[in-house]
Amino acid sequence: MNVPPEKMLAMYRMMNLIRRFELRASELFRDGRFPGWIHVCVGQEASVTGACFALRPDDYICPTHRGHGQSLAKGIPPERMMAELFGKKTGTNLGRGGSMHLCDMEKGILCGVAILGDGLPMAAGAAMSAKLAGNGRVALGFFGEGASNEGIVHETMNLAALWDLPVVFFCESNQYAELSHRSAHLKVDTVAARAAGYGMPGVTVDGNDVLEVLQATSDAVGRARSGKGPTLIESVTCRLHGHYEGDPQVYRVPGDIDEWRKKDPIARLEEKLMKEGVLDAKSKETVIGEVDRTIAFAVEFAEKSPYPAPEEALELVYA
Ligand SMILES: Cc1ncc(C[n+]2csc(CCOP(=O)(O)OP(=O)(O)O)c2C)c(N)n1
Repeated sequence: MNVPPEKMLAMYRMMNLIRRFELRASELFRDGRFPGWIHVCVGQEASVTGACFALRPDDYICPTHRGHGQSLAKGIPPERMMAELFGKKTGTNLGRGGSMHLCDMEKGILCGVAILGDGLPMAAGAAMSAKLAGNGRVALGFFGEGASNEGIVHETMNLAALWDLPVVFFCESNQYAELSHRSAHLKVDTVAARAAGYGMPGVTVDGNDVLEVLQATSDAVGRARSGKGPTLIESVTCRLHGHYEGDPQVYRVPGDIDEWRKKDPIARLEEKLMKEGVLDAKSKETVIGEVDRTIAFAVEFAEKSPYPAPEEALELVYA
């Protein structure tokens, strides 16, 4: 795929932003600086970046419980997301949603859903609205290989294919579902193989190669936008942290982290950009410095922001 150097650099910056945001969020969480629970996506930066960089700003995504990287790649302001993790009023969900329910309608980020698979009917619904409105928008629903076994996933894929909805089903196959390796719950070798059962194309890509992910997602988005219906993409990657921060990970296949670190998505893109003269030591330092300042600002913004007032607790409650 012929990707202009500016776009490759923007993806490189985004992948570094995601990695460094997640590592900082992990530290802050372990220090007890914000409440709740977080699931980070360290190792999956190419998957989420390649997927979202294939979309238009007015397209939709439906994030999962592991949605920080998905949302950053779609343009959520880092400081508003950090404030949301802190439960502050300046957060994207006014401090009411937290890590697993990130939402930013201006950026087309429909609310993250922690109930496995339930983001996909939302994505299909958004796609249906786009189809009826004729506005050319596409919706991309993220899910994991664990969620792929949920009934709602099959129902949604069947109907979306039948109705040729402009939706992309994007599976981040990160090897583990909570404490189970994929071999413990999947008989098929690839989740993408299931696409044939619904009458849509299914592709498996190297989820640690951002350009391969970008190419596959661009193809799927192009199909969707031209009225040809959905595609199932399986992006094979690995989460390098636990299911949640603090997870002792006793279930891991021995040595797998070392093996996957050799395929680190950021290092791979960096090597390519250096080889092609798009990046050098100096410009790398500039990118990293800028990313670190963005994150430092996000943390400061979150810390200085107020909590919602107790008397606001029942505002925006509809049921
Ligand atoms: C319907 C439902 N069942 C079980 C859970 C508990 N649960 C939360 S995350 C998770 C594993 C998810 O694995 P996967 O879909 O592969 O996503 P990943 O965490 O790897 O990103 C489970 C079983 C849930 N949230 N929703």
